Amino acid sequence: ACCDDGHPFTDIIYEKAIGEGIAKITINRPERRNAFRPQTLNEMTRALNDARNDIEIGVIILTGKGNKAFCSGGDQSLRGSQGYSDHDSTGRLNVLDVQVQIRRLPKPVIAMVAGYAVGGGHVLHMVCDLTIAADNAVFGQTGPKVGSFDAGYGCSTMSRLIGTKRAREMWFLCRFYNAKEAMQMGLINTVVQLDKLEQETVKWSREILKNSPTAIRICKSALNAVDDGHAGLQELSGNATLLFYGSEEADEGKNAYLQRRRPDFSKFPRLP
Ligand code: 1HA
Repeated sequence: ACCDDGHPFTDIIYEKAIGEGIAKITINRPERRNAFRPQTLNEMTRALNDARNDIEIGVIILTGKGNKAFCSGGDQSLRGSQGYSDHDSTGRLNVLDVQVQIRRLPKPVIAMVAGYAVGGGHVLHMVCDLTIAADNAVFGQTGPKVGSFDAGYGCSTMSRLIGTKRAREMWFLCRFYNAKEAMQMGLINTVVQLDKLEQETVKWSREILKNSPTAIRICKSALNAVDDGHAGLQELSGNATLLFYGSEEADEGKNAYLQRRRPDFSKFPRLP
C-alpha cells in the first residue's frame, strides 16, 4: 500500500505492485456502494497523477472495495444545487475532471468491475480503456431516474461503444444489464468468475506490460483523438514532438540555438 506525497488517503486505497508495473486505485466507500464524493475524486486525481508520473508504472487498475459495487456514482446525500459538496459548501462536478484525466493518461486504465457499475460509476468504467467484469457485475445509467444526466462522455463514449440505438435505450429506460448482456452489447471486454476477477485483470495487465510502452501510448491517444477533437489531436501531436525530440534533426536545431549559430538541416532527408 502507498500514498502519494500528500495527505493520507481516506476515500481510496492506492497500491503499487513493486516490480510489476501495476498501480491499483480502489474506491473505498463500500457502505455507500462506493459512491463518490468530491474528496474521493480529489484523491483519485492525486493517485492517477502519481501513477502517470511514475515511470515504473505501465497499467492502472481502477476498482471498488468489496464485491457489491465498482461504483454507484455521485453520493446523492451530498448533492446540492451546485453539484456535490463535502468539506466545504461549494458544490462541484469534479468527476468530469477525473474522466478527462483517465482519457488523457498515456497508460492503459483498466476498470475491474464486481457488482454495480451504475450512474456516474458506469461512466467511469466506460472512460477506462478496458473493462474486466465479474459474473456478478451489473451495468446501467440511473441519471434520468434520479434527476441527473451525463451528456458528455457519458453519452458520447457509450454510443461509440454500443451504438446509438442501444445508448438511447440505456439512457432513456435506465435499465440494468448483467455481465453477459453487457458483453454482448460491447460495453465490456470480458466476464470471469468473481473469484478469478483480480487474477484475470492482472493477466491482462501483464500482457499489456510485455508490449512497447510507446506504441501503446500512441494507440491510446489515436483511439481517443477523433472523439476528443482539438484536445485529442493536441495529445496525439504531443507524441510526435516527444519522438522528434529524440532525433538528431531536432537536436541540431536546439544545439544551433544554444551555440548561437545558424542551424544546418541540409543532411536530413526530405522523405517521400
Ligand atoms: O449523473 C452524474 C453526473 C452527471 C454530470 C456531472 C457529474 C455527475 C456526477 C454524478 C452523477 C451520478 O452519479 S447520478 C447517479 C447517482 N447514482 C445512483 O442513482 C445510484 C443509486 N444507488 C442505487 O441505485 C443502489 O444503491 C445500487 C443499485 C447501487 C445498489 O443497490 P443495493 O445493493 O440494493 O444497495 P442499497 O441498499 O440501495 O445501497 C446500500 C447503501 O448505499 C444504502 O445506504 P443505507 O441505506 O445502508 O444507509 C444506499 O443509500 C447507499 N448508496 C448506494 N448508492 C448511493 C448510496 N448513497 C448515496 N449515493 C449513492 N449513489
